[in-house]
Amino acid sequence: MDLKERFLKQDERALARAISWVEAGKDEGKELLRSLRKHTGSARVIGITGSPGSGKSTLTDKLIAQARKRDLKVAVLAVDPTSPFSGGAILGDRIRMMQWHKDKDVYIRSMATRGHLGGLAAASLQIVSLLDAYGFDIIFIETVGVGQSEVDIVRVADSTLLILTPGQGDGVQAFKAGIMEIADIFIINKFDLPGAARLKREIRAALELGHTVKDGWELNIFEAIASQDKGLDEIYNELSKHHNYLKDNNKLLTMRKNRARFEISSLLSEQLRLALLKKEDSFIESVLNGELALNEAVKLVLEP
Ligand SMILES: Nc1nc2c(ncn2[C@@H]2O[C@H](COP(=O)(O)OP(=O)(O)OP(=O)(O)O)[C@@H](O)[C@H]2O)c(=O)[nH]1
Ligand SMILES: [Mg+2]
Repeated sequence: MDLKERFLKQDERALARAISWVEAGKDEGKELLRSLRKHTGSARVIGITGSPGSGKSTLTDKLIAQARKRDLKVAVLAVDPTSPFSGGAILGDRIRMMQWHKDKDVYIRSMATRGHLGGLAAASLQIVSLLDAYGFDIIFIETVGVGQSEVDIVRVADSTLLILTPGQGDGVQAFKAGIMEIADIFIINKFDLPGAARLKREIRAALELGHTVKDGWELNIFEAIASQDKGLDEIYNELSKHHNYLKDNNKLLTMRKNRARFEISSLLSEQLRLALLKKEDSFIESVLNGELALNEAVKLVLEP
């Protein structure tokens, strides 16, 4: 049996192999993905973002439990487990992953942020497509909303949860980073800590200054204590509500198209960056001393 057949029979080792091919930017990976595309389109893709240590992994873990209660097959792609801000995150994530180890309907994969040929965002979304083709019903993408590529990844998720916590000046910070606009559901996690109610009021006020409705979807703020499994029923219900909203308004295909467009454009920009890197030395001085016009330089970069 070849890899694709084993993959479609839901052999987890075939999935792991396919993911490594895609991660390494191999052509075999791209070809495999092409042949699997027709099997994609049924997974719900949910982005979970928030600052380092805000409780993304803890919350994701409880959402896995919610999905499993409903007998759904769940995958998690943790895109930034090696965040330099939070020591010990990898160990913590490992421990959490272990509790799902025996459940064959839960698959958790961490991605290193460095060394992706073709860019992190492109690789992540290709992996999401693989997970979709494999047959997962829900795919969570957990990522720290700091770097541009991380923000880009959740931008193309069907639904995005933004996790805020008290005591980090999150309310103001998040607005600056422009991340509020991509959130569909706001969560104030660590509601057991002081300042949570105030943060909620601040976020509410900030939303009212901007908009409380995003493309016909009403933005709501939820309270959670993820570490105590509090507030998770409401959050899961809201996710289901958002999914139904997307379905009823024919937005699911648009979201898939956005993801595919983004896969193409991030690969393209990465290849352009590499092409420029390879060639710029030879003509950068010609641009500087006026021998070469900018459009001519660009033409040279695009030449194979
Ligand atoms: N007090 C309190 N602590 C929490 C809550 N949720 C999570 N934590 C704790 O916050 C810490 C960080 O939680 P994680 O789930 O690892 O956070 P994260 O956002 O995934 O962190 P990184 O992946 O490192 O960015 C852990 O010690 C959790 O136990 C909560 O609701 N209240
Ligand atoms: Mg984490």
